[in-house]
Amino acid sequence: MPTNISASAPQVTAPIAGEQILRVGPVNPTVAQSLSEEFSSLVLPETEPEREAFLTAHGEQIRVAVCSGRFGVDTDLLSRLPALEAIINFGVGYDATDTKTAIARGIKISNTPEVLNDCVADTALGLYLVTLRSLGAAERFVRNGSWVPGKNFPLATRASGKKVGILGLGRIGQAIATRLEAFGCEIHYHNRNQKPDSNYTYHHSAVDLAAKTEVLIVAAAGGAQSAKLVDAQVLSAVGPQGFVINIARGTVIDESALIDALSTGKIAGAGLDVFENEPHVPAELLELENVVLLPHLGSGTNETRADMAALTLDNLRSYLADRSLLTPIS
Ligand code: 8YV
Repeated sequence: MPTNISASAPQVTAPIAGEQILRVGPVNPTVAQSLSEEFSSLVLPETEPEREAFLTAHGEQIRVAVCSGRFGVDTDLLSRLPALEAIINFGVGYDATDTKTAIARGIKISNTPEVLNDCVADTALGLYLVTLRSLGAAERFVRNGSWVPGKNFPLATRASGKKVGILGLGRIGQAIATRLEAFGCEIHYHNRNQKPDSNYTYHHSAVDLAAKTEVLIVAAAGGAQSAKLVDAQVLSAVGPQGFVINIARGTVIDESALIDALSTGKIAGAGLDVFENEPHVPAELLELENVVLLPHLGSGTNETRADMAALTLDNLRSYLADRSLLTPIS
């Protein structure tokens, strides 16, 4: 009987070898170890001229890139990887990657959604409490010996029962809102699209959300569409009694406008886990007492980073096995 190869038979593509897999930037240690030991992947050098020489030698054969929310596959790198088929991103945010060009080229992209919702939301709640109740400054007050007879730490702001505005009611925004409900907070939100199943109060713009609430929590994805969404006008709507918390991306807030608002009393305070140009934190912010600063640790627990690493590697294994991704970005 003749062999009948039907038109719908799965397309057989050449297996992907280690020298066709590229690690971009530093990644989580578990991911880095597996990439090297299990997949024998290549590593993109971080400095010129090594990077240039590497791309000249290997760029055209790379088919899969593994990167992070911090060091993505940008426009420049994409142009040097003409055979790229898939980008496996460690982290839920992928704004460091030029997804528009990648998608137009038919490149598949995965990220690590869901597994970090709880830890990022916990960080948001921690920042919320530390910022409104001045807990960081209060701890420093004890440590530096300021707590002496007759001297009390200044009163702070009540955190329970506030009207809170969530800017970006995605998976993480929702996890933050759920936690705040337990604090008796009234939840409002602004999102690109109104959520038909949500009971929270929707506002059509960031400025309206800020004007109607007492604390603005930024949980929107980074990238061009949300750049400087929280600008001077939104900050003035937050008002002198209001607070801003950001666990999303520094780029969502106009950082100079925020520094101005914090230093001139246009807002009461801020809690920031993310900055425009990490790890650089502007000197003006370091000097202010009404801002709490964290080193982008939103998802930073052993358990969650292990889950993110496992999902990253499972996406890679899946792509190598049958060209599918477990958690594609769309
Ligand atoms: C990580 C994050 O810090 O997932 C994200 O988008 O911002 C964090 O979980 C980051 O991805 C590490 O590269």
